[in-house]
Amino acid sequence: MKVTRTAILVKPDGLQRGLIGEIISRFERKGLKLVGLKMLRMDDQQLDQWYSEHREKNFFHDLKSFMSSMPIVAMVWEGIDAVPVVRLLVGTTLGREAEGGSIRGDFGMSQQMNLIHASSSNEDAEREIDIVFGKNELFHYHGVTEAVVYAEGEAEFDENGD
Ligand code: FUP
Repeated sequence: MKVTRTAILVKPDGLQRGLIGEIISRFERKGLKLVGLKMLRMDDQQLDQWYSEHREKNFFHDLKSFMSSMPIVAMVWEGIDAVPVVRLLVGTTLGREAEGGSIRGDFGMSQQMNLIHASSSNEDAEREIDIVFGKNELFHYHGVTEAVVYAEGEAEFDENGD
């Protein structure tokens, strides 16, 4: 099976709560591969693009101003079914209802302050990655643990780049 990519943002509340290491650690331990990482402050244009599906919602402006209030940490993780796998680890949107064991379930109490964003489809992942990362900021490399994370022949990696 081909490996795919997903985009993650550790939001301003995740940064302030000191959860960046914890979040990275959970994805590493799962067996996902980190292929992009940066700290940035998202500007108005990036946030309009990122949240374009919520443009008409009443929480759009509050969400944008929260997301631009502080730096965030953006990451790209790779693995088989990376999008649904990461969404399981992240948990449902409202922290109060998120499953125990998930990031939002273990650390979150809010809807807006829900610590982390994770792509919801492969198409969204590619769109979101393009908003934040340049091509030369994403890496292709051989991960030595892949031989034990996956069975032989189970995962098809694109280690030479596009
Ligand atoms: P998710 O995919 O779980 O991040 O959640 P959604 O796409 O449903 O929502 C996008 C962001 O909008 C979430 F981070 C939370 C925020 N939001 C609000 O602030 N208020 C709302 O009423 C709904 C969502």
